Amino acid sequence: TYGKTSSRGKLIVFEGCDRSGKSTQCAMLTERLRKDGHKVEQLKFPDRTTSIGHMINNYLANKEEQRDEVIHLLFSANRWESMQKMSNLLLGGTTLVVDRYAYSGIAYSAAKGMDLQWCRQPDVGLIKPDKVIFMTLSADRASERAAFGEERYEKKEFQAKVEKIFEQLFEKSYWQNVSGDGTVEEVHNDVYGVVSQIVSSDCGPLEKLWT
Ligand code: FDM
Ligand code: MG
Repeated sequence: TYGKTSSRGKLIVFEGCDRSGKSTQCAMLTERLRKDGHKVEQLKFPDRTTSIGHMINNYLANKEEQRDEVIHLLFSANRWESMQKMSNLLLGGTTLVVDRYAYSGIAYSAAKGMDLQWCRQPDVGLIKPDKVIFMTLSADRASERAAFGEERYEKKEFQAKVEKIFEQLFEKSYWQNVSGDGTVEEVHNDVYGVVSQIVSSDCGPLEKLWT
């Protein structure tokens, strides 16, 4: 057997504000890594397909109200309900490319004025990413992109607050900022440069976030 297949898959997380290009880049990276011969699956949070995900979707679509604490815990529970599946895939050698994770959970809630440490607590113990790609986008480039939709949080002033909190969450050892200002191909090449090595390397056992 090959050394590569015996090592676990890697957890690659994309974070950033709305319209920073995360979804496009997740899809391109997944395709590229598959072409390289890796087993790769793409996931996104919130996962709107579960019962908890339906509640989150109704909240985001402004069809239902929830206390800030309640929706925060639902977003976290929506990640916890994926942990068994994710660890099975990772340990089986599949790399996961994930659109948003616990950092979005904290940034969007804390941007409402909630206590950051309180917000972090429910996600303590999730599988720790091997790499977080934080997509940045200048205000100028952001304003050139398509207008925001109708969902909750899709407001310029709120997004600026979210960006500030993301900056506080930066963890030197495994975060990498990638500018979303280039063409999709340019940004993709930067992203690929950041992850191609880690995906082929041996990262040791899965770790728990913030423990
Ligand atoms: N969001 C996303 C949160 O508020 N908390 C979370 O834990 C996560 C994962 O949900 F405004 C917000 C971020 C965004 C909205 O996300 C929906 P997508 O990526 O647009 O589906
Ligand atoms: Mg959105």
